[in-house]
Amino acid sequence: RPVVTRPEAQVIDMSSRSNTLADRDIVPSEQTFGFLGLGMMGSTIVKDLIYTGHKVVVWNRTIDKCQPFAEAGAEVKDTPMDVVEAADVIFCCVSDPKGAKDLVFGNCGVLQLKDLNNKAYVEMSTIDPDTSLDIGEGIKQCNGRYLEAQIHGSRQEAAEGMLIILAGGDRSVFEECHSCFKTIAKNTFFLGTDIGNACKVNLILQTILGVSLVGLAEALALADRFSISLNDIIDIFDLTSMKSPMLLAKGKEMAKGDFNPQQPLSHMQRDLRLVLNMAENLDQSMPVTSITNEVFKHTKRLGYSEHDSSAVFVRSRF
Ligand code: NA7
Repeated sequence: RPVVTRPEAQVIDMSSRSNTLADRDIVPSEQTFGFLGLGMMGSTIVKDLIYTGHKVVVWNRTIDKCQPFAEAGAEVKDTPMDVVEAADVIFCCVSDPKGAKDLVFGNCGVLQLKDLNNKAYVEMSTIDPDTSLDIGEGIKQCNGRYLEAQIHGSRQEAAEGMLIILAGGDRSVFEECHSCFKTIAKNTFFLGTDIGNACKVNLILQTILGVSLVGLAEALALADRFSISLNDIIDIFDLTSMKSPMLLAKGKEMAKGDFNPQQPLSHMQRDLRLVLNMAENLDQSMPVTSITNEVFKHTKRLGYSEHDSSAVFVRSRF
């Protein structure tokens, strides 16, 4: 069993700006935007929203993470409910479906307000369609409007304002978020008014990613057993029609053993679990995804949850 060190905690540099923002001609909406969840994704997004002139109110479970945002001009609140009271549009960006539901239905959660008075709630946490339907239903029953806006991309892509937004639900909320989405994403898709579609599309994309990563890791591990240089393999791969920016980047990380979390392994495994649950409900057979999930689960057990998903290479080398 390898000795595993935790990746260094990443700190948001409030002074650095995404290079792409200057070209985007962003006119910030005059609405007040609430933000629940200042993890790596949430804090990167909020930083850019503040930079592009949006009025932002924030909350995070670990309150210390709010401090740099208070200094940068955001208002900090004590509970999710307080954020909802102060904002017109509220974004949520936390780890998983359970966290997303806790913030809506839990103690001091969004629905404690009872009447949302037509405010908009935007779910950015990666969740499954059923969770999105539950949250959407709860918000609508309290006179709110709901949009699922799943974010596809790594933490690096978030820092560069190059995410892809997959949205579904209330079209008016989608329009109201225009200047925010333009700030953080290179493309934004509205996938219809049916809640759940955007979650499905996001998880389908994650399936492609997860399965590809395990294939890449196994192939590189085999090269390693033959003592063939991994950098040579990657250079040759770069010249083939199979190459993709993502696989090249992940291959280089595997060759270097640098698993700085751009997309944490625990998030990848969470997504595969959500995919398999969806497939189970449809009796859809997904044998390769099932094995991929097992590989990620095992890598988690080896201590690589908080590393990048490319750390799946470590397990393939056994
Ligand atoms: P991180 O950096 O792991 O941050 C996770 C965030 O979620 C962080 O703010 C956590 O608060 C928060 N969290 C997790 N569980 C809960 C519960 N139960 N209640 C309240 N807050 C919670 O993840 P990322 O920022 O990279 O990703 C966030 C989402 O974006 C994720 O779904 C990705 O797939 C897309 P903490 O700071 O630990 O108190």
